[in-house]
Amino acid sequence: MSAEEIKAKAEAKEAKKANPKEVTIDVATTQMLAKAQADGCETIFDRAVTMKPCNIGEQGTCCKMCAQGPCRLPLTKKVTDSGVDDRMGLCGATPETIAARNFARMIAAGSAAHSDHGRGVAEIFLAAARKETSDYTIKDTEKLLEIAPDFGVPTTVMVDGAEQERDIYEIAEEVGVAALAQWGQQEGELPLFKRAPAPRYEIWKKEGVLTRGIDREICEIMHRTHMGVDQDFRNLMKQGARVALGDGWAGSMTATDLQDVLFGTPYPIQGEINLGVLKEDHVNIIVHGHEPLLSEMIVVAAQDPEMLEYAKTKGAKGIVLAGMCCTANEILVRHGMPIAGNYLQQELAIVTGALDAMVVDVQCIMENLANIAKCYHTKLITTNPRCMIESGDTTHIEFDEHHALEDGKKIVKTAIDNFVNRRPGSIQIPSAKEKMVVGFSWEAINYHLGGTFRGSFVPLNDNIINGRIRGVAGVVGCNNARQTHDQAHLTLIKELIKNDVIVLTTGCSAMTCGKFGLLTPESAKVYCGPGLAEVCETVGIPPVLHMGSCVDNSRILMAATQVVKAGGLGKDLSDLPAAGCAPEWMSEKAIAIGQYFVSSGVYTIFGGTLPVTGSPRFQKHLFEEMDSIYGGRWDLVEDPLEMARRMIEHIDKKRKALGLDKAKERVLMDMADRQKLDAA
Ligand code: NFS
Ligand code: SF4
Repeated sequence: MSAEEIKAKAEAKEAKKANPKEVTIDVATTQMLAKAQADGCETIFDRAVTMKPCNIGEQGTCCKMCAQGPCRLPLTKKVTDSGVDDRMGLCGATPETIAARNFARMIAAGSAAHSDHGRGVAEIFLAAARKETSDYTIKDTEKLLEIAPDFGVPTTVMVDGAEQERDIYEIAEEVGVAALAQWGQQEGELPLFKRAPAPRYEIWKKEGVLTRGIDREICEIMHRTHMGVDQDFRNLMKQGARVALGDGWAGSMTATDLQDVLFGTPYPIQGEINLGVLKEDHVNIIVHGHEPLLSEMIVVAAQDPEMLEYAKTKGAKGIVLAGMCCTANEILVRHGMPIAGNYLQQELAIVTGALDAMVVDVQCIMENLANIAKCYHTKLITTNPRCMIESGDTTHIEFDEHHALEDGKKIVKTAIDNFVNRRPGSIQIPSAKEKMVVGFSWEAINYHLGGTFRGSFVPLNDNIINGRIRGVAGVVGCNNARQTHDQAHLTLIKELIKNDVIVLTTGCSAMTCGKFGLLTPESAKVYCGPGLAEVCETVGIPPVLHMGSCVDNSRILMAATQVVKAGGLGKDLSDLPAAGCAPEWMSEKAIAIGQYFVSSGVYTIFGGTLPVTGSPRFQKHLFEEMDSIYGGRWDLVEDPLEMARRMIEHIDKKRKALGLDKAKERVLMDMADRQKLDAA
């Protein structure tokens, strides 16, 4: 190759890299991406430039269900213009069948991920209840007593005609058994559906979508979507709803509930976020993934005086344990441990050159971590038998609940031992980090708003009724390398709070909010409309409430249910002036969440793309017909300001239906007033 050719090739290669300033709005990400490129490390951002998505898959109309395919049915201009849609796969499968099958499988995979996590929690919960492990205990007995009746477990017993409290561990064991039974249950319906407002439950019953058992329904989706089975997209989506509801109101909800009992229900606590939480003179460990079971033990291990001493012998001043993705949210909301960043920052944490160990469990873990780790000194440690990584020099330290703390210590020790292998000259930690207040479980919202003596959602309802708060939005979900990192989350959420819509958030979206300063009570004055600002200031809460990880979207369902129960805002979840959005979604879990929100009566917008656009009739089913079934529907919007506009429009429509469009006077309502509103 001539010198010119080499130069041209190098230039072409350069053009194929991501522009660090354009692909994110987060300065720490920009800095580390530039460093990665300078260090010769390719990241997801670069590959998003060189590899384009398949446009047929993006439309949802590529079928790989059998070896006669893949059958690819793009919706072309020619098809649209002709007005005749006679596309079909070899077997005759229509675009509707193909898109619905793919969509249903995404729901199944997403629900399986959340629910398998929930099952793991239930198993450890049961081991703790049976005192088979000393590392986990029943910590939040109040929550246990609260949830026990929902699982059909009595909390008191009659002895000689007198009612007596039962033993906590006895209750816990029965709750553990009942909780775990939800996975293998074959008939009837799962117990937690009864938590929903009665009219919602009746809709599910009438539609026949009450989940019989978590595993059973997921298995049935795999059967129905096999070649040559269910060929009616409406019927497929009925099963999709049945699976998704089993995620939101069972798999995820059980994970949240039992984690709270084991590790404590979150209450507001301070934390810090962004790559700037790492410290050059400390051993840095990141726990990344989703389950708090192991990370809770690493929290304990990293604080162990023996470990701290050991770190000092290696020349470190201490140990920083930070989180990434939803594991981060889990340990943050309970312990205030710092968060290093959200999904698209995982590679970049290693690029700092100061990360001694990246410990992963399950979900949202990019395989490229292994390649990036090879560029630096970072030890990538897998811990779960479900998630091993073949690439790179990954170490597997399997976590076992029976010696959980021991495993935790082994992992921390591995990180400390690696501290001395840092490569001088390749370390650069961005300074960006923000303070935040997190940990708004629905119980905490209840407590915070209702005052010290008696928790209540009534003050929130009053503020919605009197119009200070226009409505409630749930903004959740991932980052997506096909979109500008964090931009849609931030733009949408700022627009919502500016219009007096209070935001409940989880997952990677919550982290965006943290990084940009929206999770502090002080931010209310700066970003909110006057009504919401006044409420936040009076109560001392941020305008955006961080409710936890993605399985904690079940907390949003429960908060919405509490709002209905507090009265004055209708009788069902679909009556509420509320809407949901996942502006930068990417994972199948997001699709499962989207469907359980929709089936729970929520208008839910997804950003970026949605694999339904290649099948107009299927799309219409999700975007329109579902509204008449569930009082909630899907939507797809690219521009975050347009997302906000549609959510607010929906909120206003619901306010009008409740007769709240006129009731602007700021009066305090009593119970009778609220009942009058309900009757209207
Ligand atoms: Ni939710 Fe969490 Fe983030 Fe998306 Fe992944 S971490 S479970 S899936 S990417 S929000
Ligand atoms: Fe093609 Fe039908 Fe096989 Fe799908 S199931 S790949 S549409 S032949």
